[in-house]
Amino acid sequence: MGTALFYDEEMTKYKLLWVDPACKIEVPERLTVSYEALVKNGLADRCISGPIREATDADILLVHSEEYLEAVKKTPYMTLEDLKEFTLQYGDVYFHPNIYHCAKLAAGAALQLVDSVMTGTVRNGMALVRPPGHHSMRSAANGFCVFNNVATAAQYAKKKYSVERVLIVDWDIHHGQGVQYCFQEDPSVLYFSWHRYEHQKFWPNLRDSDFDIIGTDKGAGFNINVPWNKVGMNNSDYLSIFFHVLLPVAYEFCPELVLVCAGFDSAIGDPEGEMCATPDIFAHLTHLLMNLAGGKLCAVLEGGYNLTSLPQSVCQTVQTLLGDPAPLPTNLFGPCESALESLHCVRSVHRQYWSCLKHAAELPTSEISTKRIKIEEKEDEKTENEEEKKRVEEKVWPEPPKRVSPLIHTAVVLPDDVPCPNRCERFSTLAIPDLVTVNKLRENLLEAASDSSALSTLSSLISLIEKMGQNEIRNGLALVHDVCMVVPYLVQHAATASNRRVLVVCVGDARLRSPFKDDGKTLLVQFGNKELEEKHNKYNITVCLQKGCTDISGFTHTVLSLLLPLGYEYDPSLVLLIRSADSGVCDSAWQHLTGLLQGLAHGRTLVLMQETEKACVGITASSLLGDAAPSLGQLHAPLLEDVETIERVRHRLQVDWKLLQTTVMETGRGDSP
Ligand code: Q6M
Ligand code: ZN
Repeated sequence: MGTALFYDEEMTKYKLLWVDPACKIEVPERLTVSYEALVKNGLADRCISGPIREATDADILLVHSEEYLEAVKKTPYMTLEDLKEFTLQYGDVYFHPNIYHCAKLAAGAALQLVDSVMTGTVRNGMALVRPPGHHSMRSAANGFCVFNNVATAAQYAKKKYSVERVLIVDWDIHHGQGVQYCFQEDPSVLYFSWHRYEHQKFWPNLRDSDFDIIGTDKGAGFNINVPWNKVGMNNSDYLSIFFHVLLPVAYEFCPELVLVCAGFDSAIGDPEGEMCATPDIFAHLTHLLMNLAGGKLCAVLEGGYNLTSLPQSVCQTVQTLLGDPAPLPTNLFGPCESALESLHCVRSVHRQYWSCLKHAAELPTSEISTKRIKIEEKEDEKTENEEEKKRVEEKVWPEPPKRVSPLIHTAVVLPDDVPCPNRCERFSTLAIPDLVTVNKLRENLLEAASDSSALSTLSSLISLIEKMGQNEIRNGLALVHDVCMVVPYLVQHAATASNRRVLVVCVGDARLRSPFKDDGKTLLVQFGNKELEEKHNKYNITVCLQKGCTDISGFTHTVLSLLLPLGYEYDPSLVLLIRSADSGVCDSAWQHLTGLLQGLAHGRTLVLMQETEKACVGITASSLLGDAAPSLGQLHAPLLEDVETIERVRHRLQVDWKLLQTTVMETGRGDSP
């Protein structure tokens, strides 16, 4: 359905006209380098774009006061001295004769993006804008922001399209206090923000940015602040917050529209953020949000001041919106202690509002999390900071590798009487397996191998896996006579042939033959009902849910907070997704699972389904092709037994798998209640 890109060079036509160290990083080149990178990588051409319009007074008044709008309206006519003085009443922002025009274009671009997505002209998109918006408040400019682009977009979507639930994900490294203030009483807008905080020592130094500010009145629980109390947070820290806070809550909330305050000052090399997450992480953050709200995602640029990591991050985001295979996740060594402390605090203050967090550990009793360090601005500390910033800006990291889409997106291996789904290619190998292979197959598969169609299916699958490894085919789907028999053989083949790692996800209680070795070449995660034997060896994990996979809440919760962290940390080169007969999983939950898993292994997923599952070939193919999964509806609380099961498994496994951790020292003395 396409990806929109809204950009206008006009927004590069204002800049700081006087000396102000706080504002000197906000330069027009931020936009030009980002757009040029999109062009250079052939991404701009693949997006749908059009002229952008200015936001109208009525649009701006959705969020701002008339007095403020009238005051900003006068700025194009002010002298330099007047502009300087006007600027002085606000914090860390500057005005320019052309900024009012640009601010109207920035907000207008965000609104047009909402229009394009809500009317179905495109599936998703990005607005590349300046000035940013998330700090601006009802009657005040702040932090380079004049009008609050994303807050306006949310109000606009509510009003014009009767959207009942909007999720705003603010991954910029600063707290979008303007967005928070706008919606703090509003349960129809869930605002999530992570931000450099350092116990209130970092700008904008607000008590309001801490984890215990959760929204007021009806809006309680709909404001989620994740303070970073140390610099240097990395990919693991970011993903941990997604897996253990944002995604479970977002799925429970069930937004009809997702807006992203897409600031890239949270990337490595940024002089403001001083974090260490690499640009490829934005591919994953984007991918993980892309199945919410039926795929309706609008990303609006906020910050990002390193002119190398900014364009790289923008490209990663747009390329993911376009559906290209995600890069392999990098540097996942587990969250740091400070991140775990924040994670623990956030989960505990929100446990009373979100059933997915009900089981979260209590607020830590120690002072660590609640202590707030006095704000002292020592002079020597300042110079030290400047040096630190230089070091950060001189940081080097590898350029994200090119992401090439295989010529064939989705190949299917189906019996002749099952039609090939749209946009897929039927696949079979003419090559008859050599005698050694045939005999090996016979040995392994006994009676089934005497059936020539089973044999040719198997050789097709082996050849398909090879082609996936060579990047000729991205993913595939097959109906097989007996998944339990085929899987161990394929796994063995894939793991030995390529000498790589295979993630096997099994939905339903197939009793897979032949034991999986514990050698790390395969990681088996099986979801079944309580008749299956619960297993939690490092590489062989079985989660037994009360009602098998039929309970959407329990199933989804397991996928988000157990399977995804495991999958990301394991970092497979191939994902085998198996659906046994009568798995009980509903279509939409299955589609979310299929979509989410494609963040791994460059999207190399092979789905194997028991031949009785013919009816879901179409929906599975659609998910493999990257179509957004249909919404799951607002999730009810998962069954208590299931939550306990998931927690038990998570606790056991977190020694081996660090992305499963949600508290500091959970396995040691400081065990949670
Ligand atoms: C600057 C202090 C400079 C959109 C945004 C804006 C950030 C404003 C930061 C102001 N402080 N040492 O969130 O990136
Ligand atoms: Zn920022």
